[in-house]
Amino acid sequence: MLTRNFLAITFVAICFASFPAEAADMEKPAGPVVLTITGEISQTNSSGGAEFDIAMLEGLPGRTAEVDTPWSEGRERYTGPFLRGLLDVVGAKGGTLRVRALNDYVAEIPLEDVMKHEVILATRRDGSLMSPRERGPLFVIYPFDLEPDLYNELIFSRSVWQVSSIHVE
Ligand SMILES: Nc1nc2c(c(=O)[nH]1)N[C@H]1C(S)=C(S)[C@@H](COP(=O)(O)O)O[C@H]1N2
Ligand SMILES: [Mo]
Repeated sequence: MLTRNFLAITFVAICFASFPAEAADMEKPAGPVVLTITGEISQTNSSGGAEFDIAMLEGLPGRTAEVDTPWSEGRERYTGPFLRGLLDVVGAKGGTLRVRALNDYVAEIPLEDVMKHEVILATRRDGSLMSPRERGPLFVIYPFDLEPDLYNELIFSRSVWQVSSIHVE
């Protein structure tokens, strides 16, 4: 009995010792970093902010949107994590997302949009990863399939492709 308690206490002590308070729970990317989140966030995994590889993004809850977009001919399936869940992981506190693309295009997405709608950060189109020339690696996709009213110019301007970073403010 004494031995069991001792073991239990030792186990708990080791757990606390190996996870210093500020390290939190954020895992680190093993593959190439495709997304960096900075700004008003409480969780980071590097000095530059919260970095993600594709596997980390694809491990989060998400959906597949079967949509027509202004960027395609015919219906395509976009799959990726909910932007809302991604913001949860990093403990985002702001009201606006400044979403930046590889070509330095920046769109401001109100946090309200991603709370209200099933917006995803797509990692795949029709099941395949997307290269930069295919508007990848990440593409903000609003749920045009669930809410046809979103199919308008304002939302198109927030539909950033080649996403590389998000600044929360
Ligand atoms: N990476 C990136 N995403 C972007 C843009 C851009 O220039 N770069 N333009 C936005 C705007 S303002 C609109 S209206 C649509 C336009 O898409 P199109 O240029 O293919 O018509 O994409 C949005 N997403
Ligand atoms: Mo636009």
